[in-house]
Amino acid sequence: DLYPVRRALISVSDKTGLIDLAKALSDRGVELLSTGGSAKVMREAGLEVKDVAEVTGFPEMMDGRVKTLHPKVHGGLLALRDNADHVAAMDEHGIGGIDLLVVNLYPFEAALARGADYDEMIENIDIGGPAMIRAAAKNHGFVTTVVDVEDYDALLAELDANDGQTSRAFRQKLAQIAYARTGAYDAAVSTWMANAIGEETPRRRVFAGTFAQSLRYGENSHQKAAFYTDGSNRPGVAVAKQLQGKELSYNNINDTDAAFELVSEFLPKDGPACAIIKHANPCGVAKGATLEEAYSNAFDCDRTSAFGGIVALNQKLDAATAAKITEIFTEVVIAPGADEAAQEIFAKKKNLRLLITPELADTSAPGLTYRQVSGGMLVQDRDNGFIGMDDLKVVTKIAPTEEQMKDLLFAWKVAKHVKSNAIVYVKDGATVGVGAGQMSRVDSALIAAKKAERMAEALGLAEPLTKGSAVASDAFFPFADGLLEAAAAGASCVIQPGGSMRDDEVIAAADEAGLAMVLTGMRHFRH
Ligand code: 93A
Repeated sequence: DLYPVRRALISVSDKTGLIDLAKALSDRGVELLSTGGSAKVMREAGLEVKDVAEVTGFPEMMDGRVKTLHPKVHGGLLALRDNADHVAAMDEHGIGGIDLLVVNLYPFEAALARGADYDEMIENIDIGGPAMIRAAAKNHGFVTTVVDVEDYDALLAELDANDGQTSRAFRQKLAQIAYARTGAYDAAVSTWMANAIGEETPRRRVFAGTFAQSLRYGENSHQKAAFYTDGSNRPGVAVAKQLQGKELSYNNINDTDAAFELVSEFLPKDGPACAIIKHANPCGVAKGATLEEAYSNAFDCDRTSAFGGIVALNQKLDAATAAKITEIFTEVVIAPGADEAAQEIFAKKKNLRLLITPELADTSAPGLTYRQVSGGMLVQDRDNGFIGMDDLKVVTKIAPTEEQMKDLLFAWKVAKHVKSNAIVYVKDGATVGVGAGQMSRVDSALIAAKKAERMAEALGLAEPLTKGSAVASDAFFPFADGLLEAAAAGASCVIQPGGSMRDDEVIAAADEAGLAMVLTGMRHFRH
């Protein structure tokens, strides 16, 4: 199953390693064919190269749109060398076999990343490259296909190990990589187009990412893992620049995403805000007069859980906040910037990862989210639902005060980012109790209140901060019990979607307990 490499076609946009590879192939007696730009680079390095235009008898034309799309190329890639008819056709039409294809595509993803305009994106859609890659990979019985600079060394090692030939197993492996590349490439084109034309329905979409990096392991150390980007360029962990610290882990990336998406709910113009995340749930979210105060207030919600947490800030990290954060062990800090003094303080904590994003994420932006289930994938719109003051309906005898209203809306924003069943107590622009991920809403209300009690003890307060707090429930109360639990914890006002069969019962219980309650008409399940 060894097959010799005698003739290679090289056509690459990314010229990294090109000269070394071409030299190595030439030294091994491989004839080189190439397209305009690639041929020029090789020739300038003193290599003998034949232009594809010379092989096809056609010049590269239409701005290069048509250069390799010709039977002399595709016949050379596709012909079965052990099929008499195919060999006869090659002879009849003067088609020489191409045993090795080295192609990397027009940099569509890079154009996307730099925000190229529509016309430029269109010009960056490679047609001839994927056509050749797919042809060569199909004919991996004879042809070797290399689509990634990273595989150049492996190719040369394979040739050396097999006296200028490649094994079938090697060609198969590279063919699989080749189809992954063309598949991801077209997925990127389709996703870009969907975004460009505002196609929002989760139908007829492809979900292939661009490989970004290998991760040391997955959620657990016995699971292999990798990180892929989706080409959306959404500000967040995928596009963030890491200024310092250890490599991000799988769980770090997941938690950092949760932290950044949550803090992005708080626009910088409305003042500093901070979210601290553990296991994808917030253990403290707060606003403050300063960023440092926002962090401290968030920290005070649940100091125990904040240890080893992920911190997201809605403003540029400053020195005072940086100093405060380094008082305990923190895994990751993500912010839209960090000033020099802050960076200096962090530099002393070698393991602390600092991620800088260009800006906050737009929480109202459309987009899709997907999650895997056994045998399939669930796709839905991103939860970009927004509730403002005007959307709220007061249903109790007493209405919330203006101050209460602010805390209610704050609690609602946080609840959207807490795993269901979510109950969130807020006082003075800071969470004071978060109940997450319970199978019963009553338990979430209880756990959050219990944690607030424990914090009050630790902080030496006379009573838990849930006294006089605003409470949010991510979905309606099916019975009055969950609401009564919140009332028992001292909540004075409630925000929840409403819509339960027993809304009347729940509203009556709220009135009885002297609570003010507003309904959003929208729920924020997060599973
Ligand atoms: O414009 S194309 O879609 N038409 C083609 O016929 C074609 N053949 C190769 N793009 C084509 N290519 C691409 O050109 C390759 O995939 C590679 O990315 C690039 C290399 O061009 P050059 O050697 O001129 O730099």
